[in-house]
Amino acid sequence: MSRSTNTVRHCPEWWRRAVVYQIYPRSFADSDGDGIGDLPGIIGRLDYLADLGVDALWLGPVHRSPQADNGYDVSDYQDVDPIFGTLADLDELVAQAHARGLRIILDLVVNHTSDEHPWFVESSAGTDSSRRAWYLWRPPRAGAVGGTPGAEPNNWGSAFGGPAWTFDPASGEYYLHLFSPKQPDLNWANPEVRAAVHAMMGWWLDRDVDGFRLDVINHIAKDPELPDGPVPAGGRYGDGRGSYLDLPEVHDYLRELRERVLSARPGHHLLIGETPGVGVRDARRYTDPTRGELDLVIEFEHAELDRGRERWVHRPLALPDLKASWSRWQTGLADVGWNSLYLSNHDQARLVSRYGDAARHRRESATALATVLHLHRGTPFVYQGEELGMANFPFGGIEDFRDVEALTLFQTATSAGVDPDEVLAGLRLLGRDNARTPFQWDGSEHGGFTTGSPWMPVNPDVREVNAASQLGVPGSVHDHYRRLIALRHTEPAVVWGDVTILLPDHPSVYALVRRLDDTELLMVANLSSTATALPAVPDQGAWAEAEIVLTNDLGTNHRGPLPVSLRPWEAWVRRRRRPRPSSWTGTST
Ligand code: TEU
Repeated sequence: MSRSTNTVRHCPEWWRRAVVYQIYPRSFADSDGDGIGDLPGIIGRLDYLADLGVDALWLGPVHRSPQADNGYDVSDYQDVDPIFGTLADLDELVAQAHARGLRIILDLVVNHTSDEHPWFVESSAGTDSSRRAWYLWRPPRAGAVGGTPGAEPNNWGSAFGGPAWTFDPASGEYYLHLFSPKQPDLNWANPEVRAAVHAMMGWWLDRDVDGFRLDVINHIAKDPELPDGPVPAGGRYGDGRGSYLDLPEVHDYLRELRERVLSARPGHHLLIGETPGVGVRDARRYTDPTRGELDLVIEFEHAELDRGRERWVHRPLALPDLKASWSRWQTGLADVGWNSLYLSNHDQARLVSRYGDAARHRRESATALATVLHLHRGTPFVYQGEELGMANFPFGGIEDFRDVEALTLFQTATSAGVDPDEVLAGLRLLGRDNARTPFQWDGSEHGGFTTGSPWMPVNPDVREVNAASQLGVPGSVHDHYRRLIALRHTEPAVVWGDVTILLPDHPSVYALVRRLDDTELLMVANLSSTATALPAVPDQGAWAEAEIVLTNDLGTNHRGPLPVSLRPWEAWVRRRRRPRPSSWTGTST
């Protein structure tokens, strides 16, 4: 095993100043021509990532897995899936990343395992298996015959569609899976399960990884009664969230985990919690440093604003809703706790297609949206390809989709009578596969991703949208991300400053002020494809002489009075020093 001296890890709270880059290993870089991205491929691109200026890499799951949900179904936590390489490759990646000052955060999926994990195979052996209580097995509903419609132990639906229970005819019982039947939920109430997870995590930390992104970690505790949930109007299944979301035991399990796994080791390893459905109150608890649970959360509120209750239903984002949501989170975690900042990841469509204008203003909208996001308080996440303005894929029929969520949703919705075209329209815009097409390194046929045949087709826009054509090009999306990341590293007000979101009701202008000591930043962006008047902002006149520290406007330089009108997707950040209050003694730093 290779070792490296990762002294930066000892710097307290490094993640609060950091920008995290998310790699989806299948789709990043393929080194061996099998059409699937792999670890040596990532190693070959580390210089690109270091040059972008990010601090840490979140690596999507590379553990051994049948790949029913692209690795979010683990069959061996202590090995690397052969499609991605070997454990030695991972050690090499960690060492090479550390040599460039990049930390490695592993994705860890421990709410559930694969149904092919030896733990589940053993658990399924019979009701008297020594591992039976490692998962959530229940008999059929009283009086019902197992395996018949409606005999499930409760009425919950799974996240991907269909029931949350699968029947095992051999034992006559059902097992719970909040996701696909290939992803049975572990029983965290069982101390043996927790001890096994702790041991496995310690094993990884001893291989020098810098932390974990814990998948759906706020789902791990379940009310043992597993009662029926309320059925939403027009819905088919009950909503079980009241029995598995943010239960008090999750906090206990996380404290125990930090105590047993992380506290025993030197340095600060990062725990990022993916927490779908979490509210501000629980997020504060999870990330209050004095409680010793998570360091930051990935919350979902803003990512749900343009969706209907059914996952394929799109409704256009109303900008005031986004401001209200982010405002609530910024205020709610201002004194205690920490949030992540993201607009895209492997579960979300491409931001430039979803919120921007990929057809007419790709560069401008990608950079404007990034500017807005990165000027908030929290740790920004950049999802691979976002820094190039990569867009959604032009999907045709359902046969073009690969994702278990898309396929299950399509199947369950259409068999319940929903018009297939309606489901397809939603999946084309919001489906997760959009984020999973190969990274566009250059303008060649397969985008420089592979010399073979890629597991998903490369977006046909690859000739115009690729890294080679943007690197070092002033004003490119890539260049703008580099400058945004650098701004966070050089301007403490971006990291620590308090946040005031202005113009809460304006439908297209996003504006905010950051303040730290005597530094004040004003960020203004027109998030629309039409020229828009800029309403007055507080201290309007004082901003006239402010320095422009970042702009996506290649044409005119607006130094001087604030512009009266903003061009489509125009975005900039100005900085000024506030006059010292008369009581200032000169001791502040
Ligand atoms: O995602 C959790 C989650 O909430 C997603 O199901 C999300 O709601 C959905 O994808 C939005 O369309 C995590 C992983 O990030 C995801 O890739 C996995 O499929 C899921 O957990 C199960 O492990």
